[in-house]
Amino acid sequence: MAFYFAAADASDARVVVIGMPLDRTSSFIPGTRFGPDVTRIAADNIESFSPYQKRDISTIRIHDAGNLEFTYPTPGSPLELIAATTAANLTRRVKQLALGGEHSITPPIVAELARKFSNLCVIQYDAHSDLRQEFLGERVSHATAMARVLDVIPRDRLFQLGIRSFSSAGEMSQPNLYPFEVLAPVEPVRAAVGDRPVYVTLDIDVLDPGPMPDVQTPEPGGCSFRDLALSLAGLAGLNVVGCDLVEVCPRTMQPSAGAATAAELVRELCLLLAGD
Ligand SMILES: [Mn+2]
Repeated sequence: MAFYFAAADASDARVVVIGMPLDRTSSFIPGTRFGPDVTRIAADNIESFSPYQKRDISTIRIHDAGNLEFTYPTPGSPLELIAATTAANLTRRVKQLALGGEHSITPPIVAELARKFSNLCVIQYDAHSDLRQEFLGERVSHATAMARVLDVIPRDRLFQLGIRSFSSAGEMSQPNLYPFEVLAPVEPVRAAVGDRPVYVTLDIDVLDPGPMPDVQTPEPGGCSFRDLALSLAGLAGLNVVGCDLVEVCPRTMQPSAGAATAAELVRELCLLLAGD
């Protein structure tokens, strides 16, 4: 099945939604590979109008490209497919919304975008800083996603919002890192990004595990859905060149409140990507 609001042909779509159900390094609760499909099912029950951005996605040409099929001749093979897919969508000038899967889908996407946009910025919503250089012996892991992003863009172009889990005290005082908050940073981040191209990576565990328990690594003390949706709405007008929604980890294939939450965030990210 496909998102009901994503009925455009690939050939004339403005936005392409594509599942990247990578679930290889999950170190706590596995299951993010089922995130895209449960989100599609839950989307059937949401409206196309966003009360946060006050716009309707039915006016936007969106294509659902299904899910990538990963094979593992080497552990890095899925990342190569993600990079090639992103490069192809860039060439076709269609804006890509990637649905994880674990957060390790983000670095190969950002690396491709950074090759095209030399001044690319990244805005990350997340409970976790993801700044470790290595986790459980691997440099490429859901827990190192932003360390790998910093391999391709400088620290002053990564903005981290809602973070409340750090591997060291030093991480907490890094520039452009906003612990706990998602609404207050909107204005300073907007001002800092300016008209530069920006990629938005949304780890759904930035939400409190109360309203969003269906994640791989629940972290108490998160924001509300309303604050997150208003924070995303506050980014409208920025030059958003790509997005992802990662770490949706359903506990069942029956749609849940958490799946509905993910589906509404797909709507919000599609609107943000479409621009004016
Ligand atoms: Mn993350």
